[in-house]
Amino acid sequence: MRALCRDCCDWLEAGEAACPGCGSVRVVTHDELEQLAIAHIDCDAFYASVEKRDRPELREEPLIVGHAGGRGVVTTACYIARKFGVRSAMPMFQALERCPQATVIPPDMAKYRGVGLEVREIFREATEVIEPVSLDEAYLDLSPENLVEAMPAAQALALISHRVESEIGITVSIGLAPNKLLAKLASELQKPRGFSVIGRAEARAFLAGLPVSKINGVGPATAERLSAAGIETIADLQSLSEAELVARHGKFGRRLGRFAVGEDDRVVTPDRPAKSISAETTFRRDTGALEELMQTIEALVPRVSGSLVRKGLAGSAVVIKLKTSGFQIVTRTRRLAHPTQRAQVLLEAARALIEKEADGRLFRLAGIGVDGLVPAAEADPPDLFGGGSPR
Ligand code: TTP
Ligand code: MG
Repeated sequence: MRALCRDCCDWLEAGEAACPGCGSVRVVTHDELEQLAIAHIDCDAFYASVEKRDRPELREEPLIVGHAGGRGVVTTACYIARKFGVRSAMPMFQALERCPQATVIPPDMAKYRGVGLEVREIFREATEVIEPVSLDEAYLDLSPENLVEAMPAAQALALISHRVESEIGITVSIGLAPNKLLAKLASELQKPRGFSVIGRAEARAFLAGLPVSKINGVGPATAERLSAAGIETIADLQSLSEAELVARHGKFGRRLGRFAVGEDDRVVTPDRPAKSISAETTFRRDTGALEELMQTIEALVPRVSGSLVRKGLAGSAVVIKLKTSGFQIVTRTRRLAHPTQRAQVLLEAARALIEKEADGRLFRLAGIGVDGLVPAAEADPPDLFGGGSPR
């Protein structure tokens, strides 16, 4: 079994206390670490973190975002202010009684929206299957067929967290699990800067200790109704049969019963249709050799064409992506005569593009993708297969 270093984002032997590569002790270990693919990511003290990023002198100070004065309330408090008992939605006067030394900054929604979208763009470099819940929170489906770069989901998540910190300057907490329900609960376990895993094996026992209000969709009204029936914890729910739950709460009862044991078949529903499908690989050693670049592209092409077939789409243009050893990104596009799903067509277009770029520069990453997605019915006219009438 392997463990994952959250700082260098590489794998190590499970059982080592620190990463032999970088010395970090931020190591994630879990029996199911390499099998799980559904993630929930939530930014830590989002508005406050953005303000601290822009005012580094406040980094180690308590900070409250919200309107000061009379009837203002706390929108969000940084983790230092939270130590003093400051909470979201608390009246500002009360917050300042608890933490008089806090700096108060009024919210700048346009700025937070911009940062939230930048964070999402970093998610998009890993997968197109992103379901935003709010500005600072999203579910990701990192199953192998959705990943731009082939690697276990856990590693893709470590890289995302790393990039958000280094490129945007705020931190996130990550939950990795078999489904949305558990992923959301996992992301709350270790805030801030957390990375928590809930596997199938421990789901039931983990849930048993929680109040019913921790279940997605159980709001205060439902919690009260359950409480009136003597159901306070998820363990109470687990002790009821499906028939009993349905009798008491109808269809919602059935869902509650499933959730209570950690089963959740809700899919991660992307916020927008994919605009492109791509696959890429980072080399172990930088290379400039045409044949080495083409071997890599050749290995990636079946992933792109397979993904097109599974999704019932075809690409109108081929895009290659190269990253130089100096981290400069080069993308080149070639339009196709007809939209295609076919690996051979993709490969030929990619070769023409790569040949022009293989001019001695060294590259650390190569990728191929398709753009201009159309329904598969518009792909590869029948005459290509030797028959049918041309359109
Ligand atoms: P949350 O993710 O709930 O909170 P957070 O990011 O501030 O802190 P945490 O580390 O616990 O995730 O909400 C995201 C942003 O939404 C938050 O920064 C401010 C805003 N928000 C409100 O405007 N009102 C509220 O009551 C809450 C809870 C959040
Ligand atoms: Mg948050």
